[in-house]
Amino acid sequence: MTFLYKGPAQRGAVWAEQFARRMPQLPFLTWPEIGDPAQVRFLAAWEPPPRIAETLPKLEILFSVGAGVDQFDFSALPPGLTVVRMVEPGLTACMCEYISWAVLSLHREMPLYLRQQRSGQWKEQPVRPASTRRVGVMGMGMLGRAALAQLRLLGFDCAGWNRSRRNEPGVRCYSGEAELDEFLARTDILVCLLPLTPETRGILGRRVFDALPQGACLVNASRGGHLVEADLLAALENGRLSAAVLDVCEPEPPAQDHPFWTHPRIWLTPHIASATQAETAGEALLDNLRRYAFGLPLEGVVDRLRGY
Ligand code: NDP
Ligand code: OXD
Repeated sequence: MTFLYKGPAQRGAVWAEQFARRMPQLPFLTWPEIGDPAQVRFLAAWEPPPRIAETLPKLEILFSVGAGVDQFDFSALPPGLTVVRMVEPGLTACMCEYISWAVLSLHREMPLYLRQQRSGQWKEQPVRPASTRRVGVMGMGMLGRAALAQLRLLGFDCAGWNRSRRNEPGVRCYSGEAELDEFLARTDILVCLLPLTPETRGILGRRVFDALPQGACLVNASRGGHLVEADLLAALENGRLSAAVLDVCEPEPPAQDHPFWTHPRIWLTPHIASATQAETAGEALLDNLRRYAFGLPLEGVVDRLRGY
């Protein structure tokens, strides 16, 4: 029985060392070295090898090396294969940092002050405490809940919107399409941390923007496919939205002449809101493998029908 890793060499080297130390009975191989294909039971990858069923006929678990699994073509994976997304504290902590930075920047009007600086203007806006700013997080999963906890510590008036009903301390919780408008109407800074699925593709579009208060802000740290770009540009143009912080695009990077590069009300970062941290992620993988060995439920199992 072997564990196969397909991904950047640096992370592979850290994991190989952790596996050798903590689980020496499970040989760790790095693609394209696969040894006996019939021995490969576990694969960790962002992009699995082509024709996976033929290449790795005894594969039991596919671990995504990221929190998202939208990069997988589920129809090309064997039906019985368990898919597990990355749940690890290093990735969660970095996402909390990014969301806190973006929300604080928008709350303290940094896009406006940067524009003012560039045009030589010294003009103060009213300074308001975080408690008067209503932040709303779409997607109350592993990352959404952690971001909300951090935003609460910063003093923001927090709400979350989710598919199923959640109950988070100090957070107004909304669920489903029926409560979306109420959630949006009380949201000054909207943060998207939804997974990309057929249901959520294009959700950040005119329908959502029109339900926000005039001048609201957007942070998209999930996937570019959530955003309808033309609707964002129109909402920034007509003042419905006043600024957007975007960490993700579709495709990445956007074309060189894409309006996002130079838009005065858009801050663009190159998909760095978070990243799997090799050491903590290696521990999380090993924990999951131990759970599997003991017949316990795994952390982060994906519902392939829902797509996340
Ligand atoms: P989880 O699977 O833990 O959480 C997803 C949450 O979204 C769940 O609470 C789920 O609800 C909710 N949800 C799913 N579909 C809908 C819907 N149609 N309507 C309302 N709510 C919905 O994911 P994570 O929190 O771990 O990650 C979220 C995403 O963040 C990833 O999929 C990835 O795209 C993105 N990401 C981006 C990174 C970056 O650097 N930019 C880094 C890491 C992740 P329910 O509780 O009912 O299941
Ligand atoms: C992820 C990502 O899904 O890096 O982990 O976007």
